[in-house]
Amino acid sequence: MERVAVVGVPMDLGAGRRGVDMGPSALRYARLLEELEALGLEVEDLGNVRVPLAETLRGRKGPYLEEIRQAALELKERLMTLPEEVFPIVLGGDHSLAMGSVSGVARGRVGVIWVDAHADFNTPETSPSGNIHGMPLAVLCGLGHPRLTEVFQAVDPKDVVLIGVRSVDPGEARLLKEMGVRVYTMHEVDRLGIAPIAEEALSYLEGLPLHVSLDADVLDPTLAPGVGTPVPGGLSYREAHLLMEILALSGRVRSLDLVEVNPILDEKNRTALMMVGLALSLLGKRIL
Ligand code: 4U7
Ligand code: MN
Ligand code: MN
Ligand code: MN
Repeated sequence: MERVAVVGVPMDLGAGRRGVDMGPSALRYARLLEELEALGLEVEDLGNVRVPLAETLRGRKGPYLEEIRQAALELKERLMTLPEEVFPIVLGGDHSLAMGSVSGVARGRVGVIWVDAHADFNTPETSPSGNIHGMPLAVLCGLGHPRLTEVFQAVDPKDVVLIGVRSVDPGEARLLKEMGVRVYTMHEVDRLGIAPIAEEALSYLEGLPLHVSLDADVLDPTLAPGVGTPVPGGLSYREAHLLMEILALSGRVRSLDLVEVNPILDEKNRTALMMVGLALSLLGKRIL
């Protein structure tokens, strides 16, 4: 039986607004564990990584670099202790946690499929907001604050594929080009269709074990209103599921992040329910 380990990271220190710290609870309330078990998987909840509450840091101004570093490092170390056959699902929390998840699952080369409305490829120099959840992919590729890159650099930019992007800052666009990151924006999704993009991403990352980092804001905001940085024109219900289904059929995905769910901004937990549905498509088998 396939084994899954769930770890929560109740962190919103990297985001511009409060609330994604409640994401792990919302995803658990949306019956993630029960539904995975119903698929026949053996599921263990490892609980949450410790993250300081924003209120306890009052008086301090962001970007909370050291606190985020520490929480992501704890996640990294937790994931490194897991046996290789266990499939980790990390519940966010803001996307800065992915510095810890990707570096924690990387045992040698890993291919990263970053599914997001944003590129998360800012550095402190290019970021218009200073928010660290807009920087984790750059850090993983070795760009950004040395306190972060020294512990989290873990991937070759050529082993990264971005899908669903529709909001990129000028400085990060330049960096993405320079580093040779493969990007499928919503323009390409509209023109080519999500299925050929998924197949192309799989052959581009041929031979590598894969990590999927799924930001709820890649979905169209009409389907996923519970996000802090919504951008119109996102993936439809079927585009998102078909992407997960094609990745599942490859049999190569080894780990998953479900991030940026903000229950304060959500309606009846539907964003968390969407994300749980997508996780099931990624871990499930064909229905017929
Ligand atoms: B998320 C932004 F300026 N690019 O850096 C920034 F538009 O993890 C948004 O994808 C980042 O949700 C969004 O602050 C980070 C902004
Ligand atoms: Mn993101
Ligand atoms: Mn995003
Ligand atoms: Mn966001």
